[in-house]
Amino acid sequence: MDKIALIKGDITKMHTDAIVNAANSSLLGGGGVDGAIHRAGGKAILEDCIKIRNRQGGCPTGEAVITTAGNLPAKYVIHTVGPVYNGDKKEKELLLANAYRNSLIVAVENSIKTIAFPNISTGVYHFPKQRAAEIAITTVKDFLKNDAHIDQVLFVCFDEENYSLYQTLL
Ligand code: AR6
Repeated sequence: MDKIALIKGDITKMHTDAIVNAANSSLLGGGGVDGAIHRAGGKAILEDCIKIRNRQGGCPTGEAVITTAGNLPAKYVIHTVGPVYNGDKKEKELLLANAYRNSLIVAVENSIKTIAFPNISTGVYHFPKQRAAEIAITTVKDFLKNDAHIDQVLFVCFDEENYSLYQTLL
């Protein structure tokens, strides 16, 4: 099994231990992949998100939290918050890397072996897709170099543009 794999499709269909959600700091859901995950997973996911909100007041940009996956085939959803691409671009790049890295750290803490990522921040948060793909791949590869827990990371691309960028970079 390759440590990194690329798939074109819908992340809600993945049978990995965890799927990652490109959430917002409120953890209360939204559109895009976030909307798709909450719709397909059912209310158990939102209930867990609300518990986390009550405990720590949401999720800051670049951080990650974990909930049940409800009715999804995955066991867990790791909710991370990518940066909105405006203002200081260098800072946004670091925050996007943090989102990937912190999701992997939460995965290891929860004995997750297989994890699927969407293309965080490349939808309504408008991060340039090429740069986002480079950051995602570099951050994941660097993490896996020093980790013996994760068996496989899937990059799940929903749109053709991201899929072809990842094909080239991987
Ligand atoms: N499976 C995999 N990827 C998907 C799916 C899906 N079912 N649906 C969309 N994508 P976005 P962001 C891809 O906008 O930019 C939400 O409202 C899509 O093609 O979902 O991080 C949250 O609540 C794109 O490449 O997330 C936040 O408020 C990628 O997912 C905000 O959007 C990310 O697009 C987060 O914005």
